[in-house]
Amino acid sequence: MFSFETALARENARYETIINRKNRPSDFYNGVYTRWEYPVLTREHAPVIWRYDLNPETNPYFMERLGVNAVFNAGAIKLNGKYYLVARVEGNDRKSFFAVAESESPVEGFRFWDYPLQLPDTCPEETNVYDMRLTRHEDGWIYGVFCSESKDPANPDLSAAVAAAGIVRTRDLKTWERLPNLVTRESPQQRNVCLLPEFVEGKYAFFTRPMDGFIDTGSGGGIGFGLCEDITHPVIGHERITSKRKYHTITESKNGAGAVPIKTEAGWLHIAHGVRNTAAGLRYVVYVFLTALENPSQVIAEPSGFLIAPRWDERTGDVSNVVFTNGAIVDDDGSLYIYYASADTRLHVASTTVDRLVDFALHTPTDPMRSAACVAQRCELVAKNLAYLRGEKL
Ligand code: M1P
Repeated sequence: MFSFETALARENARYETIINRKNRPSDFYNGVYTRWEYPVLTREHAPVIWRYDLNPETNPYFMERLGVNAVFNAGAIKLNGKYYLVARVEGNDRKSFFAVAESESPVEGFRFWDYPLQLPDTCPEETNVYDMRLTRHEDGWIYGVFCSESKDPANPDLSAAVAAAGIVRTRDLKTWERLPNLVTRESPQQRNVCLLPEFVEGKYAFFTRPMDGFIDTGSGGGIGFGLCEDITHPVIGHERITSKRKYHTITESKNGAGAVPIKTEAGWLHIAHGVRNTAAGLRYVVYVFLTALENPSQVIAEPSGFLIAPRWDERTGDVSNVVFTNGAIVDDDGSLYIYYASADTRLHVASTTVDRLVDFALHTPTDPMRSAACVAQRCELVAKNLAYLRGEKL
């Protein structure tokens, strides 16, 4: 016989089991990073109080009243010794919102705060918000830059939408101030915008993603870069392209900034995403490049191929064949945690160090862009290895 109390106790126990589950490195190896076995956030991490009405009088069947479909694409930051993820939580109704999950550990134990974030609702046409990048800026604020999506009023197509970059700021992740959306004079739409932690030429420096349409970047040539004088009235005039989209590479269809760039001695380290088209639809991977410290828009190292591609059960979910990142944390000892989502469904962590990823960026050969050149590049490696194994001097 159905018992409200039993069902509630079972859900509470299931929730505590998932939150308290110990994570461990998986047996994946490539020398660049460690993939951790269990996702750090999933729909099962959504608290019971977000989903159920706990009053038996108003919910006698103990039904989920407001289901959560997916938890993914999180901004990340370490504050006062704790690890925080500002995740994209998508309800069964397809609308996303942001919620803060906190842990003492970078790889497990993330627990959402009781309430999701209620950002100031200053934009009445905004239908959906997602993918916040968190920047601890040298001006003292923590900025959240996210996608603010609205129905395109000029296009009768029901799916026609407009993407813009919304901006909020906080000092404690609790109280948030909303600033006007970013205006980019040269680009009708924007997604995957993120703010550099430092001023460039005394201005706020944004990595942008110029787009003609909501899905297709059209004439947008890659990840852009632009400066803005006043973040409280944010306008970018000219955007110059940094990491370009290229034919027959992982960025052919589009690319976009990922985690907020990390300052290293070798340059700004970018962990971004690239998209190619296939017969099975778009395939999203995570890739790396470096830009110059003195000119963050200038690419100085571009290792070929991807850093992370969807593997095993990461490949399936609501939007299959996708890995995507918008958050990473550098720890005091140089450890680097990359939070990446798979299939727009769940959030994973990969760990490495800043030194290791810089080595990957600087010493992985660049893409020679043609099969003949790629096989020559590989044969050169084989020849060097065989000579080394024979003990020959190089
Ligand atoms: O569905 C995959 C990703 O699609 C978008 O990224 P992009 O703008 O590069 O196509 C984003 O909406 C992202 O949230 C999503 O994970």
